[in-house]
Amino acid sequence: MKILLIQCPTSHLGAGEKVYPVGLARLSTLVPPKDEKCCLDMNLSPDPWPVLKETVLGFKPQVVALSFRNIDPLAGHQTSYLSSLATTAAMVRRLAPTARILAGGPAFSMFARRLMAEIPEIDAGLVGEGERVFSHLIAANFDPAAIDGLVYRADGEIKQNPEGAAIDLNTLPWPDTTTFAPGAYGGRNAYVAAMGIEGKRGCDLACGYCLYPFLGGRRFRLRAPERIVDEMQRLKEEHGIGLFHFTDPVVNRPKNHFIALCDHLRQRKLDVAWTGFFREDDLDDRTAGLAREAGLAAIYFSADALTEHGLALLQKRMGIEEILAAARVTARHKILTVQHVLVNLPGEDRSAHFEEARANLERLLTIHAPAANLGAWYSTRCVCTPRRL
Ligand code: B12
Ligand code: SF4
Repeated sequence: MKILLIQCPTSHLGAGEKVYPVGLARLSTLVPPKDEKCCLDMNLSPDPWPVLKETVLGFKPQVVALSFRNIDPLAGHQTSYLSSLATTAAMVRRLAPTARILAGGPAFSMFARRLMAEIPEIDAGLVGEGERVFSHLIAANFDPAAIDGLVYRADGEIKQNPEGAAIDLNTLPWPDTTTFAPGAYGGRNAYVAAMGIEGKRGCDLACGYCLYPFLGGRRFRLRAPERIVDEMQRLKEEHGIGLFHFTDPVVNRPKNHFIALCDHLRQRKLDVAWTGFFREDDLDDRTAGLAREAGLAAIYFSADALTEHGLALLQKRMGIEEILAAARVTARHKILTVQHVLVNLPGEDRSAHFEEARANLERLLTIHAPAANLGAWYSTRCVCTPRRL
């Protein structure tokens, strides 16, 4: 079989922020050696359409695996990426009329049926992680009805199989760095590290607006710290990667796993730096100190509300005091900190809410000021009323 793996546009074409396609790179490793494969990340080219055309016409794929990572645009932009995902599928269909077109990735998982309806060129798509079923998806004897989590077309309808068991994270394949070369992503990003590293999947909390438990599972699946560090070491030694972003929903939870990870990183002396999203109420002086020694370069917080009303509404299971306490910890340890909040949450319509949010923002700025460690503050205006709120 001839398999073409394509990372579809995840940012504005030509945008600086590049993210290594770690999910698709793991799936690429699972293509059997007897098959022929070719990979394309459309984000690496300011104008990927001629490149896509040349690749499809030159390679003549029998199966095309499209990864749909995000539909929402980069921060500060308003345009959905749906049209570039749909255009990619339409071009592939036109240039390789008999190829099996598959889709997957976080954005596909979230909007699977809608995307199947909007993009008729997709034959089948996967909801959830791909490692367990990918070899069946690309096999010559493809049987959609037998593949867990698959959404496919049959009898003029869109059908969906129930999701199967989650995989053991200690069996994750290495990313295929031969076809998706990490070197192509280096040194351009202003906001985060281009290289992702997985420490876990899933989250045991259930904040009211968050889809991470749906995407990765409602409990943590932990990867052994030595395996995480092995992957970082390999990427450092073979590709010179010195900065990683943990793709975990929450890096510092559960605490014992996080401490073990920091210990492994310290012992291995890799000389790498890393970042990730942290939970405020799981951070204390001990873990902050260990993390600093283990290479922590920046903490991203995503409390997502600055009022007690907002935190309760989002079901964050923490209050303003925990947010302020975590800020004091990062200030004491001089850790570069990035804060994300939503403003204009449903019900935050009284002047008392605005006053409370403003006062809490002042308190945070005052905490960070002496250490000058508040790197950025992202506030997003909430314009929807999520169903569960
Ligand atoms: C880590 C992360 C980031 C990091 C990435 C850092 C890095 N260097 O990797 C940062 C913070 C930079 C980031 C930024 C953004 N992100 Co983000 N991010 C994530 C997160 C938490 C994990 C993604 C990940 O790497 N997972 C690990 C890999 C191994 O898994 P995977 O990619 O899902 O791949 C698996 C499956 O999806 C499947 N699969 C993938 N492709 C394919 C293809 C086929 C054919 C098949 C069958 C299967 C398959 O198999 C893979 C292996 O199991 C997800 C949420 C989530 N839990 O998925 C959000 C998420 C993907 N991000 C999202 C968004 C919106 C963004 C931004 C646009 C935010 C912004 N406004 O700037 C930017 C875009 C950045 C860019 N240029 O691409 C959304 C996308 C959904 C949407 N609504 O559009 C998500 C889902 C979060 C959310 N809001 O719900 N992100
Ligand atoms: S702790 Fe973070 S990742 Fe987990 S459910 Fe809440 S917002 Fe989502």
